[in-house]
Amino acid sequence: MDYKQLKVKNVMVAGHAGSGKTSLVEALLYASKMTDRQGRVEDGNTVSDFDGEEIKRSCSLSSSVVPYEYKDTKVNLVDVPGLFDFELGMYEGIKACETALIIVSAKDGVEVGTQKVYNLSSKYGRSSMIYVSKIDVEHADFYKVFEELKTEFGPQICPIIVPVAKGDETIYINLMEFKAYSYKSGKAEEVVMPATGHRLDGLVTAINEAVAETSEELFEKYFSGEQFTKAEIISGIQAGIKAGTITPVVCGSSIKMEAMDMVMDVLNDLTPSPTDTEGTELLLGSSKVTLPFNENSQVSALVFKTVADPFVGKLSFVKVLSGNLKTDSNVVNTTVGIPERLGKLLFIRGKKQIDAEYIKAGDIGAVTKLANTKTGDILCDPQNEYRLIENEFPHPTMEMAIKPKNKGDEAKISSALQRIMEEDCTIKYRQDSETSQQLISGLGEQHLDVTLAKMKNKFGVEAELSKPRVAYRETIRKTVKAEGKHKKQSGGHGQYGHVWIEFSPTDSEGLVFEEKVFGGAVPKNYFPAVEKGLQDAIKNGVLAGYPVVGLKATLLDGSYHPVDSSEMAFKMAATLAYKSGLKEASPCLLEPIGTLVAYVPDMNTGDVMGEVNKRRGRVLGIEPDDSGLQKVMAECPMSEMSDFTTYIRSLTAGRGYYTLEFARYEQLPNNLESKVIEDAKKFIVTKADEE
Ligand SMILES: Nc1nc2c(ncn2[C@@H]2O[C@H](COP(=O)(O)OP(=O)(O)OP(=O)(O)O)[C@@H](O)[C@H]2O)c(=O)[nH]1
Ligand SMILES: [Mg+2]
Repeated sequence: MDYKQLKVKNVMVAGHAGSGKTSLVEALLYASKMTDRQGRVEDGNTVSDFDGEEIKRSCSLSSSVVPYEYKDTKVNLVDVPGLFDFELGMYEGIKACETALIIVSAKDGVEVGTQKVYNLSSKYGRSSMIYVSKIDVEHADFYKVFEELKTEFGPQICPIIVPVAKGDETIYINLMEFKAYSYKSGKAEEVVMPATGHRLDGLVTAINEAVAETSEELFEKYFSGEQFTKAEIISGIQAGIKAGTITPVVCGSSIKMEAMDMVMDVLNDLTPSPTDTEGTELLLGSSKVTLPFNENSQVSALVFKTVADPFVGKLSFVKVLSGNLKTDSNVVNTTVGIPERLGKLLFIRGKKQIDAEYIKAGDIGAVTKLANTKTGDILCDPQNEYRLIENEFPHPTMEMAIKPKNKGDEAKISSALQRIMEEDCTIKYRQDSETSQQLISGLGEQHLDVTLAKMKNKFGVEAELSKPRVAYRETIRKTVKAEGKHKKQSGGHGQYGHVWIEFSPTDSEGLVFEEKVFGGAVPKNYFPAVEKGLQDAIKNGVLAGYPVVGLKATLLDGSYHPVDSSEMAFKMAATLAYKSGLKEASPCLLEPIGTLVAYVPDMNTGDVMGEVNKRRGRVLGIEPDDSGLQKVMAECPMSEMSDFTTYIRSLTAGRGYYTLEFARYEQLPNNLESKVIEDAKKFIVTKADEE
């Protein structure tokens, strides 16, 4: 069918890890004849999981755009990963799609990933539909899962396609047309409605009640005992899905290609097209506007995903919000306020790129070589500078130190990560000048692992991760007087500097320097040199080489030589006084303490409190959070928290998350000091070897 005539639907395929998303996408491609063979995730030959790492790990790691055409409709499936470490995909998909197709395995039922997608789709006001997958596997129990769905998501759960086991085979009943089908190698054959006792009655009632809820007129008709017509059922369900008050439930077996035709019909007939919605909520200047998906208005497009491909260069995935995007479209990037020259326009199916003449309002495609544009940016006609209201993505919580396997590759690491961050904004990179470490943070261990693999495979740099160094501090607890004498007078121009300095504890972060020199014992012009010497010295404490804080130095006395004294000599003298003085001033280590806010289900609050105590933290309080989770507020030593992401993820099966912000420094318990000092010494030695 001519592209101009095609209706468009954008459907995010999401759900718990391993629930069968990619397999369904593969089956729909095959059923719609977009492909001539059906790949399998285990065989590493699916259209959607095309990346080497995805094939190696047999799971999706990033979102894939996979369109198919069926009857008069082009359906853009956006297959997103289920693993929580790769949640970026879901946040990309939800911005590009009107419908969330939530995959729930008939064997495993409602899982954390199911709830997360459902919550996100409600938050974004998207329509939702549920596909119960794996009807063919052993211990699959559609009706148990259906009850779970009703319990979890309420009366809006509306059965459309349900299975009935008949011997070895499964009969699929389409409750809208009230017909039954069996499948032989993917081909549907209408069969006699199987006897199911009262089960079907209950399901038909569920549909009628869901439809009745969609309008007063239908409500009255239903509760006056009249039957709905097929047209009323379809329009009622359409209205309910669009309004988010009905979530249709279909099912099938993707591997055995059962019920795929009916799934495609439901997607075509019941889910909304972009033009069925109000449009996209955006900012125009400071006011919120809703931009309808109108082909005849000026062009605007949202970049919802970016791929930094070493071969084709940067690929920006766009959802056209209005007008038609053409290669000669005159657009400006409203985030950076710079005009952008559009490179090639493409339709993407997995890794396949198909040239596109233009991309119409509501449709998804890609543009090459957009120099200044990143995910979340809007490209539009300069007359209407639209911007996204919110560009939400999950925040990285797990930080690790990263260093090259091969000496001298430090620069390669940061340039590879710059490229990777273009496509993955849930990866953060920074250099810590204090611990002189390169640090990378992500959503979890697997995420960092895959990023390392990308760096190697795509950008040719090998790196390894280690626990980041903790930014300890040192301070003193006692006031002492110390002498520093720098004297080199063995012929020729000598060096002479001599000071007495009192070192005392104080509250300030930085050095407090004062002088109480009497009678010009140390000439005024050497005071700045003494202070400079101390400013440099406090960068390395005497215990473990960490920066010193809370130190007051008072220059009390000293002596000088009219010829041999110099700023350098007094700097050295101050350093000597510092080194001997601080050792006597009862020095101690300070550790960074962070404010932890952990968001966990009620049943896990006790565990988290125990874990906080185990990690030498203090629980400050617990209170309910709007999200329905409990907020556990605590203070914890940052040194104990590097693997907290993994801990909270496994404790709460992925429901929980946390924030950790630096709060202040506190004295490190004595019994832990020697280990920190030892590690610091080892680090200094390794560093010296590396230089
Ligand atoms: N028997 C059977 N197995 C299925 C079906 N659908 C998926 N599977 C299997 O379930 C496993 C996971 O399938 P995927 O399609 O990769 O699941 P996914 O939801 O994309 O997983 P992630 O990308 O990791 O989130 C694979 O081994 C599939 O072969 C089905 O309908 N029947
Ligand atoms: Mg997948």
